[in-house]
Amino acid sequence: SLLQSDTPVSSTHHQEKAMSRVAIVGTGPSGLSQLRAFSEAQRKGADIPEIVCYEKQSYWGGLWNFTWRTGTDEYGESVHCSMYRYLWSNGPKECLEFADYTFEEHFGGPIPSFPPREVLTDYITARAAKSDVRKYVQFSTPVRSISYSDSSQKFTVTSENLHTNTMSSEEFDYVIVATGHFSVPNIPYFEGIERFPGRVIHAHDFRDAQEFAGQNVLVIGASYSAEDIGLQCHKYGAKSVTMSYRTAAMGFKWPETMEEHPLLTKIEDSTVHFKDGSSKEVDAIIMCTGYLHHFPFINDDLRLKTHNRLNPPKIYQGIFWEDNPKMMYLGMQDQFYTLSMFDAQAWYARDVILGRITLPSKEEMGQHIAKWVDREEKLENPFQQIDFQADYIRELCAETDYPEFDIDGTVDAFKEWEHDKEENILGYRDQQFKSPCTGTLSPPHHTTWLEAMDDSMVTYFNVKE
Ligand code: FAD
Ligand code: NA7
Repeated sequence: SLLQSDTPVSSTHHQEKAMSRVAIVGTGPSGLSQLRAFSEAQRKGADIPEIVCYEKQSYWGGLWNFTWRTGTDEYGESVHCSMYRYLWSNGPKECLEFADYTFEEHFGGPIPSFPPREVLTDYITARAAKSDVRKYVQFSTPVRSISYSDSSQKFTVTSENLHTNTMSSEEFDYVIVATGHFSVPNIPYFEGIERFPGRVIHAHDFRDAQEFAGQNVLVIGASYSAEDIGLQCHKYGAKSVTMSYRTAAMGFKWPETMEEHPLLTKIEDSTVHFKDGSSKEVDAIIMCTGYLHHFPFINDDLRLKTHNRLNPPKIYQGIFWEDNPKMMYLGMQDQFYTLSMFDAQAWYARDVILGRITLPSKEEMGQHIAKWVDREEKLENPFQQIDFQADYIRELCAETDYPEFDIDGTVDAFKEWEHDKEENILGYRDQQFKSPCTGTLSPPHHTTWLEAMDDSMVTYFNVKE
């Protein structure tokens, strides 16, 4: 047997598992975590199942794989990317660090805490490239349908090869959906918007803040996208940025040309009216109104239906579809934690497939889900939400061989980050944090975020502007 003695499966079990087939859908950070988890098990001597990984884009990286395109791509597929030029990490990189591949290992030394997109993309994709997992991936191959047959006990996954324009179907024992949930925009209607004379876009299609230089911009929404796109527009020369919230204002100490109003009630020509009775003439509207969990390719009986929340319903341990736990989801949570959470999930999912972790009865899974849903519903503030997601990750990591990292330290860092944002929303990215893996304090960046207009990796590492 190729199995090491630390792999507690019987030899009959082993033969059965060795023949099983796993489909992974998506090669964003979550799908790459899953590929890494399997390759690490194999590196340590385990037999792993046969893997087929489907990716709709022509390369991996998911949202981090930047494109100038909006709308549809060269094949008529909807563009996945929601990122934009000049995007810098919006949380300390220490809170997302891979415990088995540190920033110091990748970059040959410590780097500042809030890197730009290109630098993070380099880090995310390099680990995959070093894991010898490219061989499993079929690029330019969107999955068109996923169904399960009770009689054969197998999934059928149908995909399309965009190069050859051909469809094919294969059978699997397990399916892991890692297709992300920040790509299909949620676009509400506001009275009079159809007669607004300027640009109306959703954050998903926002690519370059310079487009809005000199303009009065309306941003609708009050979460991460509204905050960051509002700041981007300010940084690259918008005349004013008016932000409109539905539930609660973000309440940061905005610069003079930025302000928050409650939700708009109607738009008359280029004038926007707000609930507080005020109004503002604007040149452009950017809807930062969030995204839909949209999985039209998954059969109804297997499909996760949720809004953006920390604890989506009906998935045990945030992964296993309650009605059929051989169907798994990664990364479907609202995210404080990202890369390390995806790793925690991927290692756990892998160990269930390898037979190292046994899932409890359907009834026990249901009770466990209910307990976490109940706890989530009682959360009152971001600190409690951070603790909640950290506890979730702790529970997953306790069951696998994912390398230990200082989860308490990341909780402290997140809370400090929240505090830094309250203090100075234009300067929070200039702070330094300690790695939860190596303990090293990050160096300061050579240029403050507000002054760093060029986000390229070359400038980031070499030149003071
Ligand atoms: P994705 O990155 O969305 O990857 C999903 C993959 O699945 C894609 O490659 C897609 O092409 C593929 N796919 C989709 N449908 C199909 C199909 N039918 N068939 C085959 N393949 C398919 N996180 C951070 O940690 N730091 C940040 O600074 C940060 N900034 C962000 C900024 C923006 C604007 C957004 C939208 C998100 C940001 N995030 C950030 C959070 C982000 O969700 C995660 O970093 C991460 O990209 C999620 O990984 P994922 O693999 O779950 O999903
Ligand atoms: P989020 O975090 O899901 O936030 C969506 C925001 O959109 C939130 O403020 C919502 O208001 C608001 N929203 C949703 N529907 C409406 C309507 N109908 N009217 C007004 N406002 C609305 O998405 P983001 O894009 O900000 O962030 C996603 C990821 O991108 C995140 O992980 C970042 O790292 C980057 P609510 O507060 O619910 O009233």
